[in-house]
Amino acid sequence: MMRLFDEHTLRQVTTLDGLWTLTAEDMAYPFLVPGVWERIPALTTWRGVAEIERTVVIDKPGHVLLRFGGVSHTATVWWDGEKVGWHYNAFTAFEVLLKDVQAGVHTLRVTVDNRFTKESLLHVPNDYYTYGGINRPVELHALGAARICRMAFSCTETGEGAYLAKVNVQVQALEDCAAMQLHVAAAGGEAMAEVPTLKEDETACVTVQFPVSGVQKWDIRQGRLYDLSAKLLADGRIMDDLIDRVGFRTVEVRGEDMLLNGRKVFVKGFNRHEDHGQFGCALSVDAMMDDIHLILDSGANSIRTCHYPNDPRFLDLCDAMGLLVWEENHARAIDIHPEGFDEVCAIVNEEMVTQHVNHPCIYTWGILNECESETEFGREVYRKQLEQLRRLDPTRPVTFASCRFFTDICLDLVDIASFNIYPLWYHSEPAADYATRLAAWMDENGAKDKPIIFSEFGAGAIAGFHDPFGRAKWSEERQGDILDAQLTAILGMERVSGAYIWQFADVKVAEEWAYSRPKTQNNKGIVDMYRRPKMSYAVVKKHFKG
Ligand code: ADA
Repeated sequence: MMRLFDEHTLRQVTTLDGLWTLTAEDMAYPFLVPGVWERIPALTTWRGVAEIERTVVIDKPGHVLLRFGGVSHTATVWWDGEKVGWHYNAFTAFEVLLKDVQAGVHTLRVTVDNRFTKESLLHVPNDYYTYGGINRPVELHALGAARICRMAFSCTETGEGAYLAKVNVQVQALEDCAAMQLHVAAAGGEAMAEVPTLKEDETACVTVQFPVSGVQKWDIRQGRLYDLSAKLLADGRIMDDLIDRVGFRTVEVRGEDMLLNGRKVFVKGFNRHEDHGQFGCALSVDAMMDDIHLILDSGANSIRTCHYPNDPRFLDLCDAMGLLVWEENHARAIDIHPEGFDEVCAIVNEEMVTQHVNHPCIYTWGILNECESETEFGREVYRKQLEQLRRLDPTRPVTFASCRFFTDICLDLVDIASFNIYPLWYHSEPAADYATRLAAWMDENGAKDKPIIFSEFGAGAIAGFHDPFGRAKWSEERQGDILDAQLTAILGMERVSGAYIWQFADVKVAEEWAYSRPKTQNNKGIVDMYRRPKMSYAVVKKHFKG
C-alpha cells in the first residue's frame, strides 16, 4: 500500500503490488512490484524500455482509479491495450482515472523507460543511479459518482494546545452530481461544508476551518499524529472518504533562527538517497525502518531527501518518529537551459507539495541542488520556482543548496540560506576557517538575518579499506578524521542553524561517473550500501549525541 495506514475505510482499495511480468529485449522475467529491474541478474546494468504487465480482476462494473506511487523514470500506462496515461519523473505519484470499466479480467501494462535522452531532463547520468522499474506501490481504487481527490491541512496556534485547523479539500464529480456535503474532522474538532452541484468531471475546492483543543504538539522525537478524515455525503449517504495523518506544530524563521513550536532548533542529520544494495531505489518498508533506526541511534534529528521527493512511506516513518525533513524537488547539478526545463520542474514542484503537504515532518521545501545560482538567467529560474513553492504552500520556508562559492546571487530569494561545502575533502582549507569565511560572505550577500544551513559536508571512504597509520584518503580512518574536523567546526558555529552530513549510505552512481567514484559508488556514506557502519559512524554519533 502507498501509505503506512489506511487512507480509506469506505472506498474499496486493492493493492496491485506483487508479481507482474517484465519483458525486456524479448525476454520475459517475473517481476516484483514495487521493484527495479537491476535486481534481475541479466538486467543489472541495462538501460532501455521494458513492458511490465499483469492482469486485474474487476468484480463490479464502475469507475476505477489506478494510483502509481512512482515509475522510474517514464511510464506509459495501457489498459486492455489502450493508452490511458503517461508520467515522467521517478519520484512523484500519479493517477489514471478509468470510467465505466466492465467487470471481468483486464490487462494492465506499463511501458517503462529509464534511458537518458534529450527529453529526460531531470534524469541524466548523475552522482546517483537512475534505476528502471515500478519503484513505488500501485493501487486500484473502486470509485462511485464522486471522489475526494485530496486534502491540504494547515493549522494556526491559538493558545496552549489549541489550534485553528484549516483544510482545503478537492472534490471531483465522475458523473453529474447534485449538491453534496463534506464532513471533515481531526483531533476532536469537526466541520461540515456544502459542495456545489457539479457536472461530470468538474472539480470543486472546499475550505473548512475548525478549532481544536487539548492537542499534543508534534515535535522532534515526539511524532504525535492525529487522523484527519473527510467524508463526502449525498442525502446522508457516504459516497467517498479520505484519511490522512497530521501533526499540530508551527515552523517559522525568525531572524537567524529556525523555530519549531516557537523554540529555536538546530537541525542535524544526513542527506539520504533512496538507494540500497539490495533494493535499488525501491526500498522495502523494512529497509526504510532499519534506516530510521540507524538515523535515530546516531543522534540525528533530521533528513534531507537529496535530490528528489521521497516515498511517502518513508515520510510517514519520519512523521511517526519525529524526524524533521528537508524535502526537495528533483534536480541535482543539472543544466537548467533546455527547452521544457521550467515546465518539468513546475510539475514536480506541484506534485511534491500537493502530495506531501500534510506531513508534519517536512519543515522546508528545497529546489535545484547546486544549479546555476550565480547568473541572471539562473536567478530567474530560482525566483520563479521559489515563488511557485510559496504559492503552493505559504506555511513553510523555502531553500536551496548552493555550491556557487562566493559567486551566488540568489541568497536573497530564500528563507533559509544553504551551502554544500567539502573542506578537507575537495580542498584543504581548515574546516572552521572555510565555514566561517563562507558564512561571513553569505551574510554580506543576501543571507543576513536568515538561518544558515550547511546542507552537505563529508568525505569518502571505501568500506573496509583501512590505513590506520598513513590515513590515506578513501580510508575509513581518514573519513572519520575529516568528519570529526568538519563537525567540530560546524556544530560549534553560533551563526549556523543546521548541518547535514553527505551522506547517510553509499549509493550507486551512473557509469559516466566512475572515474571519480571508486566501485561506481558515491562512497561518502557513514554506512555502506548494505547499511554496515563504517568507522565514521561512531564519530558522527559522538558529535550528534554530544
Ligand atoms: C555535491 C552534490 C551531491 C554529491 C556530492 C559529492 O555537492 O550535491 O549530490 O555529488 O557533492 O559527493 O561530491
